[in-house]
Amino acid sequence: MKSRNSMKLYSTPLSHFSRKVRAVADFYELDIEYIDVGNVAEIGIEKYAGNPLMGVPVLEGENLWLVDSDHIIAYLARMYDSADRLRVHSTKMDDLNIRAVLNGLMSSEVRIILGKRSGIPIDEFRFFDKAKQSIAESLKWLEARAERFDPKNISMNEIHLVCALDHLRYLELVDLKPFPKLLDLSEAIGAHPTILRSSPFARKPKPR
Ligand SMILES: N[C@@H](CCC(=O)N[C@@H](CS)C(=O)NCC(=O)O)C(=O)O
Repeated sequence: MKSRNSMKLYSTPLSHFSRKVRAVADFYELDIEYIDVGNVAEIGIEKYAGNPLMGVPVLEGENLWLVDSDHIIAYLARMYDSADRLRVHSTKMDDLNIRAVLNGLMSSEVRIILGKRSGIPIDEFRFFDKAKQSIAESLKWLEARAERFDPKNISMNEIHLVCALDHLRYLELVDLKPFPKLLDLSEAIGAHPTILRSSPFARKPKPR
């Protein structure tokens, strides 16, 4: 494990956006201190290392303060993996679209979770119908592109996919049975020892 200027990642153990960074850091064998900020529904920028958006992840170190999971990952790849083995810097149209859809799906999850956590009866508001529908449509879109993911050749896309799917499965927000290819991919990618280290299923058994 390489010690890297005492970097700290403000995160939560269950945050899927933070897990993208944690899994990449595990691939690069980086020694990062994880600071659990607790409930991300709470207000006040101090607990988020000064992030004005009041969210995680935030990476902090010597002359280093970065918000946004993709920016943090691009920084780590630039600093610690010049060969870019995970193809973090890909700008291929397919990769960009996959990552945008995965980020959007993950943000829809956050909207639903924070709504529930804040005591909103989400089934009564159309606003949340769009979030739920965007998750369902994104899963359909990804299922149709399942062959673009290769569990035997882990890249940023596979990491991103498993972070989104494990989170959905862990919180039982969506039944993945109608998406058998994604379910198989999440099993196969999730079994990779480096990916397992950041898995939420270290906490409870996986539903099938
Ligand atoms: N675009 C951001 C999204 C981060 C995000 O939504 N994080 C969630 C936790 S998984 C959060 O902190 N949400 C608090 C909020 O949205 O108020 C990123 O990629 O880092």
